[in-house]
Amino acid sequence: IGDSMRGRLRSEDAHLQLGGLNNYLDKLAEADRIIIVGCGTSWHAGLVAEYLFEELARVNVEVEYASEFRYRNPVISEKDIVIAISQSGETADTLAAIELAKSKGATIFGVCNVVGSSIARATHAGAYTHAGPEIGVASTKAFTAQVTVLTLIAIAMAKRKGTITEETYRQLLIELEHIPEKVAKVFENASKIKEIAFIFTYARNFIYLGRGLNFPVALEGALKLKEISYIHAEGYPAAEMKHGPIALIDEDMPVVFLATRDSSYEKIVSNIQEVKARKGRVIAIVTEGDKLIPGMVDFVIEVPQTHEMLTPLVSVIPLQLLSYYIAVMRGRNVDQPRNLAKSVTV
Ligand code: F1P
Repeated sequence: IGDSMRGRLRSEDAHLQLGGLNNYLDKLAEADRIIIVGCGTSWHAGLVAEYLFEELARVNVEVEYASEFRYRNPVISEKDIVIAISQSGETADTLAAIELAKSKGATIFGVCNVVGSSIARATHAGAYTHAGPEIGVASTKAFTAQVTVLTLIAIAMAKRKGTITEETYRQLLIELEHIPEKVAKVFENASKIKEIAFIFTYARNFIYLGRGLNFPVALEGALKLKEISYIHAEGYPAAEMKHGPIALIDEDMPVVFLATRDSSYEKIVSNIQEVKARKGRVIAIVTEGDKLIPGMVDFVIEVPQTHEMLTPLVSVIPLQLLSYYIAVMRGRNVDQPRNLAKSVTV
């Protein structure tokens, strides 16, 4: 989260800090349905937004891979609002999805990083993430910046709709201000994450599991590992494990659990037990001070406690670091992974 984002969060009036979207907050709050489109990491940020928009603003949300949406014949009309998310603002699939939705009369909002990019220009209005240039191909700070902007949109909508109390509104904004220092605290655990990376440098597969807001984080953790280390990794909702992936668990399978203290905690604990019973090697991302999970798993990485709705902003950081260290130890070029382009323009 860059300085400009920090400045943005300093204001109590989150709804005044959303750039071009400020003029459209009524329209957003009145929407019956919001369709979110994006690719890769941006799609994962969209999935986080689905939880936030539904939970806080009680609006119907659909999240679509732009790369599929553009080739379907989706039912969409002038009543719909589409939010397109893109770091580069140049992703061809996302641009095509926007054009399709526009041709059916929908209103298109953008959450982009690159000012004046093609996607920013194709939308009716939007909010920039201002995360600064992503030097590497794989999105990292772009993800946290996208989630931050989407959180502000959720809070602004919820305030207008009266779906959150004044107290929750204030709590969320105050806690958002503390996120940068909490992210910095995760970096204090970097040497521990590096040790874990060393142990798993030559793993052939990884599974990432999370529930609720930590489910998209599990997907993002798996994507980061794939992109920069070329290790096969899959993210799943932890509750989905019993419907198939559990067959993969044995003593050679590292399983990363997003197990922060939130409303899913008890259920995640029983998912961990299921994996340990099958001898899986568990790395758990836990909230600082957790007394139970460290006694059950092979490795723990602590993250600071935050408001449940803001969890992804903190819990994704150790996963990005784990991927980074594993990739470096495998001798990969983390800034320019093979086969990947910063902007996928075809
Ligand atoms: C989407 C994306 C990135 C990924 C890689 C390829 O880009 O899938 O998430 O890390 O760079 O492109 P964007 O639309 O967010 O720029």
